[in-house]
Amino acid sequence: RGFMLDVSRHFFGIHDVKRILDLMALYKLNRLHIHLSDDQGWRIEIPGLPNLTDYAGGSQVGGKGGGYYSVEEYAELVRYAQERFITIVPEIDVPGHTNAALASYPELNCGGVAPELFTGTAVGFSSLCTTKEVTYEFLETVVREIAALTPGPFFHVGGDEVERLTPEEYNAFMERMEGLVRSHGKRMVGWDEVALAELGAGSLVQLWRPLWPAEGAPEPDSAAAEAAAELEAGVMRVIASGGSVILSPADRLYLDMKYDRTTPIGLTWAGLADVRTSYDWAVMDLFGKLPEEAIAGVEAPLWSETLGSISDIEYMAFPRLPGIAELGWSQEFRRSWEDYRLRLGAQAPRWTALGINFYRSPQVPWQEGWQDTP
Ligand code: IFG
Repeated sequence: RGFMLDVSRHFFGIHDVKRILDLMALYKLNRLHIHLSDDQGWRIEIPGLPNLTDYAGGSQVGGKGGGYYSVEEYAELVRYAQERFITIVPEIDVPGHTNAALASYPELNCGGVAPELFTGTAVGFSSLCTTKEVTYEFLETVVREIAALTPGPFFHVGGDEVERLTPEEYNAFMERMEGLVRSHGKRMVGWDEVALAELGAGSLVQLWRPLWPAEGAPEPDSAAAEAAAELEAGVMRVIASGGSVILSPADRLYLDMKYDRTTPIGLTWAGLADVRTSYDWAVMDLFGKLPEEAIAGVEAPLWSETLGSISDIEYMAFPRLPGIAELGWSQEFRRSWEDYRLRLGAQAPRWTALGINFYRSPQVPWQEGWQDTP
């Protein structure tokens, strides 16, 4: 039952992350996946690689601001999370989404020249130089330092949206990355593109691309159908070798998707995801092809290209995030939108008392005070 916060596009300090951990604990979410690096910024101090934070820690989307967690602050987040029975899952996104690292260390670039810092929101244009040994020395240091600070069993290596490598180069890189992560005692997690590599037991694939249409949805076009078939084959292969799957279908669980056209922040590339869209779907309708025992759980990512504050985070996460906990916890026959929306509405006085900046969706009968319980 997870939540992911992107602290790379826009940085959120330890105070904000502790607030998020408090709110997650209210609904017994137990995994906080922190997206610690991307094109726009590097957000965790790595002893021995000071440029990552000294140079690429102080920038973000739009150019102003930024920041990063010192080793001590990251350790404090891990402790704070542990007290609330929440496991921290660190993500260092590779080989793509790496402009911050490439800008910090010229030798990581195939041509030996560092690009400028990037403050836009395009994706797919960056890649580590996977044919240089220095890249793996760099990654060994990064994984070693973060793994040593992370008691949880997971290390997320990203792997998404790589346009600069051939499939063979990508797969070889991911297979080597899996060995590196496992050598530091962690299970590798990756976005679903990693499923095309030959991964071993214990690794987890995070399904995000809405490639598998729900029952009755219009047939995808041939290219999408081919991509879905390739992804499905890869996922089945990973499962056959003892891997697991985390469900994060973007059209349902990406909390940076607008609720509706009136939502002032957020994106729409995966569609509009109002409260009902995010809750009212059956896991086995979308993912019925997967053996149930291979599904490790569900996770709702919140990407921060368009978020600037904790109140923006709260606005996009509430009221949709509590539903993800119920998706992960309850047997499907017990779940119904008609029942859930009443229980959700009864949360409003509590959220108001806590000062949560939640979106008052018209789909939910929000209760005003404690007195009018149903
Ligand atoms: N896809 C990118 C994210 C982010 C997102 C915004 C994944 C795995 C679109 N990759 O989702 O970096 O830009 O909705």
